[in-house]
Amino acid sequence: MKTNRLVLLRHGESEFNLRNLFCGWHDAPLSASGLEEARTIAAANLIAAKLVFDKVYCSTLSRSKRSAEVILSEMKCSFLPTVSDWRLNERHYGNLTGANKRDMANRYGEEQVQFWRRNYDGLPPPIETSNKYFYHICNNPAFQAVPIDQFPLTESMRMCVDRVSPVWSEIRKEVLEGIRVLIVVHGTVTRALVKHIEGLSEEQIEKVNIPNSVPIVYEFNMKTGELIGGSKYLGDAKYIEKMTEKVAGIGN
Ligand code: DG2
Repeated sequence: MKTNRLVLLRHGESEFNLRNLFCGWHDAPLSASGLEEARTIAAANLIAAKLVFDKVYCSTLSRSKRSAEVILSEMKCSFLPTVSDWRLNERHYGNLTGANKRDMANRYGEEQVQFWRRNYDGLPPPIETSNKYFYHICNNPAFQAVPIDQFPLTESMRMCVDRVSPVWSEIRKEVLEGIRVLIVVHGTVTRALVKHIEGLSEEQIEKVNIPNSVPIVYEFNMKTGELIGGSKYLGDAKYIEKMTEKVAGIGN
C-alpha cells in the first residue's frame, strides 16, 4: 500500500497569545518564546521523526509565515516552495479582536466567552470602526488577495470551516499525488482542517484544542484517499496535555 504523510502545525506563541488577547486577523508577531518554540519544539520534533517535506502552506499572517521560516531554517530546507494563502488566515474574531479573554469573561461571563471561542456557530460581534485594530486590519497589504465581498468582519467556526474547504481540497489532491506537505497555520484553522481530515462532527470539533508548535501527523492511503489511523501528536505527551488544557481554558 502506497501512503503519504501530511503534517499540521499551529504557529509558535504570538505576542497576543502571551498577553491572552483575541487575535484573529490582527497581525501579531511571534513572542520571543514563540520563536524559540518553533525551533526547539516544532522543528526539533519534525527532525527527530525524520520527516521531510516538498512544500509548505501557511496563511498571510506573519505569525504563521515566520513560524514556517524558522522551522524550515532549522530543518535546513528554506529552499522549499511556500504558499501563503489568505484562506488559511485565522478565524476573524470580530469586535473581540484585541480584547483580553479574561476581561471579556469577567464582563460577559465564562459561558459566553467559551460560546464565542468554541461553539460551532459562536459568532463574535462584527468588528467596529472604533476598534483599535479596525484600520490596521482593513489596510493590511497581507490581505490584498482577499476579494472585497469575502473580507470578513467576524467569523464563526462554521464560516472558517467553509472558507478552508476549497484550499483543503487542493492540498489533499497534492498529498494523494505524493507531495509531502507541511501546513503551518492557526488554532481555529488547524481545528477546521482537523474536522475535514478526520471527518469529525460539529460537536466533536468543539472539544478539540490545539497547542502552539506541536506537529500533528496524518497518514493517507494514496490510492483510496483514506486516512490510516488517527492523528499522531509529536513530542512529550505531558507537555502536550498541559498546553492543550491551557488553550482550552480562558486564562488569566
Ligand atoms: C487565536 C485563537 O488564534 O484563539 O485568534 O486569538 O492560533 O492565531 O493564536 P491563533 C486567536 P482561541 O480561539 O483559542 O481563543
